[in-house]
Amino acid sequence: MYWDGIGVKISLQQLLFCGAKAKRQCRSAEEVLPPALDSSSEPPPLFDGTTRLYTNYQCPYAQRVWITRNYKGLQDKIKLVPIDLANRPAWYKEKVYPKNKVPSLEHDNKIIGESLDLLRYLDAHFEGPPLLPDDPAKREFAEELLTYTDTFRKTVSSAFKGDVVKEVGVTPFFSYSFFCVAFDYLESALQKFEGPFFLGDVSLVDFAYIPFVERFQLFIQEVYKYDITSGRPKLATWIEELNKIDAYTVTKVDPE
Ligand SMILES: N[C@@H](CCC(=O)N[C@@H](CS)C(=O)NCC(=O)O)C(=O)O
Repeated sequence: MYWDGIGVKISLQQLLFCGAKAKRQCRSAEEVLPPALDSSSEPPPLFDGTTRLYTNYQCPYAQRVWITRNYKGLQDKIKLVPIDLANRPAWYKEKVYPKNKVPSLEHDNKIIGESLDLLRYLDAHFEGPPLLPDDPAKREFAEELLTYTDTFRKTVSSAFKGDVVKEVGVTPFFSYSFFCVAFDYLESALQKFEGPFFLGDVSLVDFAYIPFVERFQLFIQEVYKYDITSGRPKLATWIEELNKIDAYTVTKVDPE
């Protein structure tokens, strides 16, 4: 268990996946977000030609795909179908996605899963601004960075394991080096091309990382009193620039 700094004990898992439910309900001025379907909900009319993104508003993997869908302007083409993961409808596993996870996409009479595959799929199969450049060097770097996302997540998460904050005000530096390895990697990756984003211009790579960086930043600041952007000017600018993009801000765990 970890201390959240406001008098409530929460686990990292809760922070990563279940933050700010109430705020989420009324997030987007342009798009009314549908309520989550649970075990008492009927399934949508499956495979009727509608493209559906099965999602969860607190899930960082689903958030990647949600941002991409918004950025490409696909709000009318891809319907959000949020799933209550704590009380999942049986039909989701039985009729939609046997892995029983989110995100998944219903498109062209098939179901596709895995968030990183879905980012590429949306970019390749739908209109809207392309989110992977043609330049081979950038393309190669995109692959490297996309492959590293899971290592990044695991490296930062491993810093929290076995480290318990017992009292507010205690700032453990036990796992500091783990943070540094992961965030220094991002800082140096952001130096490779000119521009505030990983490939210069905004791309799928930015959308793949930001849901995790957003959550880690909040958690590390609260618990470890450590600002991940301190001494990392590129990372600071990257976060600032992403926060100017509505497609992202409407999906944020904590909009403030
Ligand atoms: N590798 C998957 C991970 C997806 C994932 O773990 N989603 C979580 C929610 S954040 C989930 O559906 N968990 C339900 C479960 O594991 O039963 C992806 O990238 O899409």
